[in-house]
Amino acid sequence: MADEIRWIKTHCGRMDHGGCSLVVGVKDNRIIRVKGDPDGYLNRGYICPKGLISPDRLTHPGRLKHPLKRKGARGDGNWEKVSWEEAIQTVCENLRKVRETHGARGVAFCQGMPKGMEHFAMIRLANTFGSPNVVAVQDVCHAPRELTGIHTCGFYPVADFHHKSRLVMVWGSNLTSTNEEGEICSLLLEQVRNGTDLIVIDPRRTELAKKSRHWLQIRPGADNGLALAFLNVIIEEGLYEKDFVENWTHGFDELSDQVKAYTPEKMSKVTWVEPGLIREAARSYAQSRPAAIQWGNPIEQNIHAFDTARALVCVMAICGNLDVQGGNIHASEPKIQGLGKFVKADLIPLKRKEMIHAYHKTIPRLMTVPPAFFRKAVLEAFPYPVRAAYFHCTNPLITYADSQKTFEALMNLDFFAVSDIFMTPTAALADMVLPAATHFEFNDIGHYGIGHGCILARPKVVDPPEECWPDIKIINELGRHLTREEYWPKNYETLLEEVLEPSGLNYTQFAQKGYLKGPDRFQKYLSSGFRTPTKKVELCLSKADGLGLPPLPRFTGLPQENDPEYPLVLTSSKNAYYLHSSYRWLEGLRRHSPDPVSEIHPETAAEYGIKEGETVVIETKKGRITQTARLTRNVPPGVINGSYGWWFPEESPESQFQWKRSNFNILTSVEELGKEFGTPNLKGIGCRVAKAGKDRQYPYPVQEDGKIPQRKI
Ligand SMILES: Nc1nc2c(c(=O)[nH]1)N[C@H]1C(S)=C(S)[C@@H](COP(=O)(O)OP(=O)(O)OC[C@H]3O[C@@H](n4cnc5c(=O)[nH]c(N)nc54)[C@H](O)[C@@H]3O)O[C@H]1N2
Ligand SMILES: Nc1nc2c(c(=O)[nH]1)N[C@H]1C(S)=C(S)[C@@H](COP(=O)(O)OP(=O)(O)OC[C@H]3O[C@@H](n4cnc5c(=O)[nH]c(N)nc54)[C@H](O)[C@@H]3O)O[C@H]1N2
Ligand code: SF4
Ligand SMILES: [Mo]
Repeated sequence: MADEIRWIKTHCGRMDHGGCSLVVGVKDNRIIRVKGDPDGYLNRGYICPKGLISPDRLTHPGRLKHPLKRKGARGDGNWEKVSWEEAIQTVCENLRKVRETHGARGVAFCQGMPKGMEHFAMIRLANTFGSPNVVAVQDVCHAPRELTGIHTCGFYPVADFHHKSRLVMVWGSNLTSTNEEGEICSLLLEQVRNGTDLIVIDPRRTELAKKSRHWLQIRPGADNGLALAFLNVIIEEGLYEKDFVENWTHGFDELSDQVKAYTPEKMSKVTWVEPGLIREAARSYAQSRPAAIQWGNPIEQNIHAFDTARALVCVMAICGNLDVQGGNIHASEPKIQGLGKFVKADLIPLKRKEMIHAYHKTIPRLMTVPPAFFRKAVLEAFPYPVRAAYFHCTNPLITYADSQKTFEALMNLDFFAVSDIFMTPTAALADMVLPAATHFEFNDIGHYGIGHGCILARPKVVDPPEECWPDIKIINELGRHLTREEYWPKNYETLLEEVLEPSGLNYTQFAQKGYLKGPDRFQKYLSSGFRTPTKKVELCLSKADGLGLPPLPRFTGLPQENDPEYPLVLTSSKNAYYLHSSYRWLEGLRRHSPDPVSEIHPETAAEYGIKEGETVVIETKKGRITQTARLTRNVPPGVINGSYGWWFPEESPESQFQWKRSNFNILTSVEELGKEFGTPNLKGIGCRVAKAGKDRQYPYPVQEDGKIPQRKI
């Protein structure tokens, strides 16, 4: 007899960081409807187009459903279906072989955007295996914000949307499309409807820019200069919170001296923002307390990430907006297992010295290897050889800067395995491809370990198809084979119970509650000071020399100086319908965004003879790709806003789905990196653009490299 519809509450996951509570209708082990949950802690009923379509991932005919082992040359597209037993054995044999010849550090464990508990299970696997090398994309995603916060004020300051702010400064964050980690746009929009003012710093006229009191249309890559100009105005005009500065900051005089040079007039030349507007915006922020800064990726996607994030934490601090209700807060965690214990950090005491990036003298406390340094270890054996890798939840051929280098590194490895839900350009090159179960198909916990003070229940609503396994189960199996069995439970779900144990709840009880949050506690510094060496916010870092960091935020030029050969400025923003490189294979999303589009101002387009909808070639010093021109006044003249994350699932796996044609990271380089986080320039890059025509061969020969005979999977 067919089932009735059952309505189950869970949280969205793996379509972004995943914060929305959902009500899911299930019938016959199939999801028939998804709705936003009006009681959702972060979303209050909101759901985005990705969330609505998310069940289509599960039933897509192209989904990986069996472990596949490579036959023939790497990338041939020639696979053999194997059992899970053989798959696990093959992965283990190859990782062991490298461990025997190069030591455990010769194996890297790689993840992209953390999607759920699998990220922490992977760190535990690396630690128990003995490798200090977990590679992640944190160089361009959150580490600059988090660690700069930790070094400056002892915590990662996140915008508090749960309490009223008089003003929110949205700095390089496109929240209505991206719904950042821990911050769903519905809470902010509700505040705006209730009178909260907005300042938006974005080269594009975003939805939030349209609602803002001040929109600063910044030159891409110039955030550092603008943040310092804000400090200049706030200090010169005496708009800072004097009591807080006097009692709770260290190095205010040094900071004041440092920012004297960064007048709005001077910084206007690099930021393209009128001095008067910089002044007005800085005054509005400083005079509207409490105010929160919602900061986004552009702050940390160029070589000056550290200085930019430093300047912004100083702005928050001197205006008295740190750790206050409606400001940028240190969220208290609920009573759950601490991260260090869960990942068994104590098993690898030498990690801080031995991880690849320690040899590049990155910022202390950066615990994941920046992709640029991982590839150097593979290709140049510096600081030591890395010969095997295990990847899950990531598509580095598209998402790491300098895709050509990623291709070379992947081809150079002795062995690599990829777990994914769909064949991707990266998986197409692997030695072993593992079929992952995904969101809705297993019990998971969201928002663990990301500093927003809550965890979200993501109970399973349907069974996974055929042979798909949750990553956390795959990792658990690998752990049981490769490391001591006592580190891994018999049933992987026990790992979830471990996280919850201190709360006194089991997973079923947690799922019934929906989420756990820490208590709302503000101004904790009043009793115990800030967690820095001086117990104050370190506007000037007291231990800068020992940390190998500049003591004060500086402006040392644009990430790339103007180059007449590449006169336009290239940036990108995330697509509301996709997650990075994911889900272009879902009809329901692709319909809304069928092609990679580059936004160009009509005047710039006219200068280059480009018309709406034409194929254009975008070229940087590093490479060239083609995208489709969209003419819009939402970007300033001289700027190209390219699409990022593109490959073509409709093309053959043997061409790795034409990963070179429109992939933004063909244009980015890792030759120059920010010292602290190993961050490359992803935004604010010199480029030129031309119509793709007969004189400029299309498609470009660059696509022909590595062409491999066609074969169906
Ligand atoms: N040029 C440029 N580069 C960037 C950025 C940028 O703005 N510009 N942004 C950077 C940022 S912020 C980040 S976080 C990274 C993201 O980099 P990645 O994390 O590598 O990007 P995704 O597309 O999210 O890769 C996810 C892969 O996981 C698969 N997947 C989905 N669900 C599951 C699952 O449950 N299990 C498994 N095993 N796989 C699954 C998807 O099919 C997809 O292939 O990219 C960075 N790179
Ligand atoms: N739909 C969707 N949602 C996502 C993701 C996704 O891929 N798609 N990715 C998830 C991940 S991992 C992350 S880290 C977050 C990131 O989310 P965001 O931080 O919002 O990331 P972006 O879209 O890269 O950039 C945000 C805004 O910065 C603007 N911008 C571009 N260059 C510059 C610049 O140089 N300076 C300034 N000030 N602004 C600039 C862009 O126009 C854009 O509006 O989103 C998450 N959510
Ligand atoms: S905003 Fe994110 S969490 Fe919410 S429905 Fe969309 S993809 Fe899911
Ligand atoms: Mo990210």
